Amino acid sequence: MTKPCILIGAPVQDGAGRLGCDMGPSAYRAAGLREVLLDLDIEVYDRGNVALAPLRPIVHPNAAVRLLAEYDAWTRVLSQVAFETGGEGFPIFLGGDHSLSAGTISGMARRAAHEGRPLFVLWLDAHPDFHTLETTTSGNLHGTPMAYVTGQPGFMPFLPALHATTEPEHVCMIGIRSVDPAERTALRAAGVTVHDMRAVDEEGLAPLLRAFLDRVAAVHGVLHVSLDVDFLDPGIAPGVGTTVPGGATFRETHLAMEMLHDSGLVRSLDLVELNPFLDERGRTALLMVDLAASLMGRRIFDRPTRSF
Ligand code: 6HN
Ligand code: MN
Ligand code: MN
Ligand code: MN
Repeated sequence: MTKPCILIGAPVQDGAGRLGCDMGPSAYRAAGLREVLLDLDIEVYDRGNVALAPLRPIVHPNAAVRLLAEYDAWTRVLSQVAFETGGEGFPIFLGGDHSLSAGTISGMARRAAHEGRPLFVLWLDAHPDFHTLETTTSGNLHGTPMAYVTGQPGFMPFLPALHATTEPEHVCMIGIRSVDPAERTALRAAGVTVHDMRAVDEEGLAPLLRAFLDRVAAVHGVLHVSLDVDFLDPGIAPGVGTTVPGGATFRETHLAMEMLHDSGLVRSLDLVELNPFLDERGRTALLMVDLAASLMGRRIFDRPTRSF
């Protein structure tokens, strides 16, 4: 029996370079996320949108860094919401830009630690988002959440202290095709598993994902999935501010979702970086909802016919 799904709107746009991600939660609702889950006989609770916590003044020596006080406040509130809802059901975080994962993953790490189980993260993205506050040159903090949750240096005392970090060895990134030099160095040093698009092309997504799922299952781990719209090829998912050519196809991504469902290991999901202002008649929102349905158990055979 599937746990109840808890929808949490996270209208975060302070981490992105372009405005519009704050409309993401509304777009997922308009695209019928609740309804597709109900069709799967899953109980659904929509908690509405999380509100930003009060801001504390924070200044960082790297002058490029933008909106750090907002990042801090979102991280605090989302970490708490993730910890709580992760104990009640299956939270789906409706982004919002990717900086929100600093909160959701740190909260889910605390939840997993509370249950004495290791947290693993599957990161589906064109980018590793592995900058620290020192190395970011764009200053857009959606480029940093993975470095924060894996305890890379320099985030303290600017962001909340982590009660439980995610071990870098427990992170698997797939779809990567845009990496900044400082990220490359840090990823190698930290020991994160990175399958770039060449690996997907050459070896196929299924064996790469299966190997990771086997590792999670072997130690009775729990899995958080973070799906960035730009993991997908921009030809099928234009509604994102950071498109990179050569992304995952429709079937590759559905297959990943179907395998994740069958594994029974996934506890929580981020849907991030949707920018409805850049979308075309809601097609990216509809695709993301469709992918969430696959992750929650819809079989390809049962998929309703719909043209995109
Ligand atoms: N995302 N590495 C670039 C930067 O600005 O740091 C891009 C970050 C993209 C973030 O896709 O969530
Ligand atoms: Mn991202
Ligand atoms: Mn990205
Ligand atoms: Mn371990």
